[in-house]
Amino acid sequence: MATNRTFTMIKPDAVENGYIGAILEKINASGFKIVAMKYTQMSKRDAETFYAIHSERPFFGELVEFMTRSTIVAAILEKDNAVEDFRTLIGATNPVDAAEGTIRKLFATSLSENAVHGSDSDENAAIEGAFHFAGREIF
Ligand code: IDP
Ligand code: MG
Repeated sequence: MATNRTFTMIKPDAVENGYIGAILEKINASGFKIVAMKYTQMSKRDAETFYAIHSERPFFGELVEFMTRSTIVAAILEKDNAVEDFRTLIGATNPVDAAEGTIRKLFATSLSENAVHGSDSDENAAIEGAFHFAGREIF
């Protein structure tokens, strides 16, 4: 079932580089409504669970290390066609390949430290949102 929500994180590199405000501005300007948001830090266990689908990939250890090294902003966003439109807004995984004007093109550091997360399906958006937020934190 298609939903109109997606899940995002502003990753440690973007927080460290001072891009929280600029990224939220892009998100707002692109028509997404914030229905849940928190400033937090993932534990190693959190990151291993969140990224379990990548556990066999060679970069898994690096990914967990990166995502836990400092704080993130986690949010649930609402818009028609949210998952697909947000993936378009953030651009390709590797900022070198990301289209001009996308969040990753503008703010990412590298393939591994690529500024933002965006859910890849409605099903994963629901799972990832529920991982970070209790029902009473979602509006
Ligand atoms: P996505 O974030 O664009 O959906 P995924 O393939 O789901 O990309 O990978 C999850 C995250 O893992 C990426 O956003 C990036 O931070 C990291 N990552 C992906 N591929 C590599 C790699 O080849 N080397 C290091 N890190 C990677
Ligand atoms: Mg992904």
